[in-house]
Amino acid sequence: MQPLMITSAICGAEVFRKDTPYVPYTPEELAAETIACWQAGATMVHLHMREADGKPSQRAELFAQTVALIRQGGCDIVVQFSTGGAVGMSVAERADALKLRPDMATLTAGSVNFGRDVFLNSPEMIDAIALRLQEFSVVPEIECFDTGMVETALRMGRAGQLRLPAHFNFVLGLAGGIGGTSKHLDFMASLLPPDCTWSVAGIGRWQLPLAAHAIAIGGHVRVGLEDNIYISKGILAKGSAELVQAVVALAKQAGRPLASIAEARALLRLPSLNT
Ligand code: KMH
Ligand code: ZN
Repeated sequence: MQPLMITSAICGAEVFRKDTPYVPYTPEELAAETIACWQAGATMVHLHMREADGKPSQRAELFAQTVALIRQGGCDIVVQFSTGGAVGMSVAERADALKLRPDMATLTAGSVNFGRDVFLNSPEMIDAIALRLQEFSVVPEIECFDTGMVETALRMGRAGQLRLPAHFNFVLGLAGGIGGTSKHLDFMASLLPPDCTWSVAGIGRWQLPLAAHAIAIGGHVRVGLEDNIYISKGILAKGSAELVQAVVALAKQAGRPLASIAEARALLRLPSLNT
């Protein structure tokens, strides 16, 4: 089995201080939380930005400041930018920061009802973000909120719009997307060609049970406040690092070794880091 890669999704676009006081907003807070997650065992950080008042943002200046602070902290974690941003943002806004050439960035392979909103990713929007990823040689992580999105990505691979094998992230348990049981995860994983890698991001109460299942069947794991703010029923996690620590404990229990950053970069088909 591959060593375990853990992604920390530290703020997202939908969690605010009214929900948890532990969500980071500023580049300084985002970098500090990233470093804490890395110290806890995370190999990748999934980044969204916020304006100082917490408003979701995709501003390239904020991404650049955050990455600079992460690297200044001696942290070599794999940096992944969101191109999903927040519901309602344009493609131009969502994909602008790709010009900074992060290690990776997300590509959502379809539209999904997102709670009471719609996270719109029309074929034209997906194609445009895929093109921009190629333009800046940014390796995608393909986000799938339902099974049809896997099919779309595989079709794009056959058409040469995406390089396969690739790394996928299955988001399970969102109201509007695929359910959050281990059965749902088994089915999603069964759709991938064997040389692709995948992680699971369980939403809310699904997060840690799905992490345990992914660890058992050879997948990888994403945790963090973007997807779930609780460490146990009714108890807020004091940051995403606490959720990373919980996954590390699950991996230890299961006898699954953690990936080093070099191992993660090799599994994700990334060049070695030049800092
Ligand atoms: N905030 C969601 C609407 C991504 O980061 O690529 C989209 C999202 C996916 O979080
Ligand atoms: Zn995200």
